[in-house]
Amino acid sequence: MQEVGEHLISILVVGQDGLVVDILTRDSGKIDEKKFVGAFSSLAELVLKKITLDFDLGTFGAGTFDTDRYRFIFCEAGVEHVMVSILHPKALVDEIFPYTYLTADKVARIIDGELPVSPVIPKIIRENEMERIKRKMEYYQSKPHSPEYVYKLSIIGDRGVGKTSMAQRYVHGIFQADYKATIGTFISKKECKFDELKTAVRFMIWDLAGQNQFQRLWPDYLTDSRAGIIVYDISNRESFENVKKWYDIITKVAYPSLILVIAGNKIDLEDSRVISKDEGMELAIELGIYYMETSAKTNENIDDVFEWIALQIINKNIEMLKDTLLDKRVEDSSKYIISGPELKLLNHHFTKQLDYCIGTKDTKDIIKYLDMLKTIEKNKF
Ligand code: G3D
Ligand code: MG
Repeated sequence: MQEVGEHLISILVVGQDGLVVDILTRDSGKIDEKKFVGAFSSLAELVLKKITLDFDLGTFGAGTFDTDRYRFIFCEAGVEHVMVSILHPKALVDEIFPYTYLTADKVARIIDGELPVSPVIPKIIRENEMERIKRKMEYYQSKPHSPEYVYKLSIIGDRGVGKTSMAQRYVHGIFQADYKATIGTFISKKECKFDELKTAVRFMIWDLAGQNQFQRLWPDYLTDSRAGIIVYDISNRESFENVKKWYDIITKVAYPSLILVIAGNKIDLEDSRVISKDEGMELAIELGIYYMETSAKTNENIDDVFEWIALQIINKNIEMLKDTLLDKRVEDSSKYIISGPELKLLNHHFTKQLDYCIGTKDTKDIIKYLDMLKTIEKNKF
């Protein structure tokens, strides 16, 4: 209510049977709750009937309903309850929607007995802010040879597998035990540096909300991902079984040379493990992608996942460059003609190391560099 402001008049949690389980009003002094519930119930009876039906069919997610006095947002809160937000008739439903999703998700967790559930509402990126970020992202992605270039990396997987924890761990070096469902997407930027290679890969990390309510947004948010981490929880079989679904979703909309890794997270919960390492590996082989086991809690292998992706990106770029250069090989020696854009790409990747190499136009150094890259990868992964 603090976040949304005065346009949010009341919130009700209603059972599948239409009975009000709980009610919260902005200013209970002004509203007689009992009367209010009564008025609301008769008013929304029809809607609730429809919801109950949809519930039985398993198709209900969220919806809105307007009367001349109020606007309503209905949002599924677990399998047996609906959270109803009652708004001022002038309220902007689109802006309030994410808050109701988030709150409904927390209500569901409380009802499920998943305690403790933190009452903290994370910062929500509003739609217009999202648009701004998307435009910025498009701008960055449109300049592959510029030093501003960033790689879009999407973290996907079921709810609760630890996507946000992984991103937080990698970007800020922290693990927050407090539950925070991600609404829409969280985006953060981080540079993955390789001192030995004197280069860095800049990531724009998109942390996607895994709740089904956001399904319609997934393809949109994952568009043009250059890299992806599909996370599952080693103590949750369902999350593992959904890895394929996530694989299909991202490969449909991502960049053609997408770099993917599967992360089996929460290996600190060894006692509750239900997916063996072999099973994880098998799936990765089947999908033709890399596999790693992690713990955002103990920080095991978290940096490595991102580092591995960064190395693959560098590798791909250099291989591409090498192929172009080899095409242009001049007969007698290892001297090549490097064009303007290639020079820029080189400069982008090897800020110092290849200044020299570019100066001499000698690609022996590029090949040496590739070897270095492979050695790092071999030793580490
Ligand atoms: P999500 O973004 O994929 O939905 P979150 O997942 O990062 O929000 O994490 C969901 C819950 O799993 C959180 O617990 C979080 O603390 C916990 N978690 C994340 N990673 C690990 C891990 O590596 N090990 C363990 N043991 N727990 C982890 P709460 O209780 O806050 O819901
Ligand atoms: Mg999250």
